[in-house]
Amino acid sequence: MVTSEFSHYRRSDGWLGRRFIYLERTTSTNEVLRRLAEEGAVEGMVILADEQTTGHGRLSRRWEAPPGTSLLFSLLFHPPEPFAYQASRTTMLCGLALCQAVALGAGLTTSLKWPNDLIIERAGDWRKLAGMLSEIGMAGGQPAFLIVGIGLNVNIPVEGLSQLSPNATSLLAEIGHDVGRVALLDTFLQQTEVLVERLRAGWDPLAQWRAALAWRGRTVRVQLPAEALTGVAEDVDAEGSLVLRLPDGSRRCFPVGDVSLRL
Ligand code: BT5
Repeated sequence: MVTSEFSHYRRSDGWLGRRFIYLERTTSTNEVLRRLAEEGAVEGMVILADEQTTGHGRLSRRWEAPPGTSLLFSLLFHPPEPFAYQASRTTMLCGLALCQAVALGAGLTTSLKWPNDLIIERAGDWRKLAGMLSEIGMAGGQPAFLIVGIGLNVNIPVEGLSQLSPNATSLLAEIGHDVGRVALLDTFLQQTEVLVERLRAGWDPLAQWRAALAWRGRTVRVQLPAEALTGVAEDVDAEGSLVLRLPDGSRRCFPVGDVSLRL
């Protein structure tokens, strides 16, 4: 059996990741955590895998990663009321914490591509470093829990990137050396926990999340299930929806999850 640096991982303090399950290989950490959440798993449980056989993206897309190279994990939250607000803000702050962890762990500046990608911007170009998949679980007809799944490309060599996606990048590809995955995860969990506690004490991460978003004010293409629209990504509203200004001057709002965005 392969020993992973995560086999004996434990958070020394804090609640996020105190219950931690490492899986060498699984279908999808989001799927496994959903099943455990339905059986009553505690808030703060984290499941991490070195390999996923059916990792999901949004809109039925796939998330691929060579085994042992990445951070592939999911977090369980039980957002308090108002659930929709708390859940969307929790997803936002996971994005902010991911930016912070990458800055602290690899010295890289990243931005968030609406709604939930972590990218590196270069002149007129961009590369995707991580993706987040946020899913709500129901119980008795009511929203009951939130799962935030994260795939962060850490030590994927340059030559392995193009088979994942034409614009994929990794920390290794960006900085030229491996980055310790345990320390990176630990930093992310610490940052997230601090931000969740601030959220629950009344802080709204929206302004900080807006400031971290790439492409505001730029012309983008919004891919809907049946059509594509081009317009200016003017802003995000209080729900986190993208506000697009169309060439005729009208505005359309796109809730998180419905569309895919391209420069
Ligand atoms: C996402 O979806 O970016 C969300 C990805 C979430 C993955 C994590 S891994 C742990 C947890 N368990 C899961 O099953 N999922 C979560 P989306 O925005 O739909 O992007 C998917 C697209 O990104 C694909 O269609 C590819 O084009 C591209 N892609 C796939 N793997 C990639 C990678 N490793 N790096 C960069 N791009 C990738």
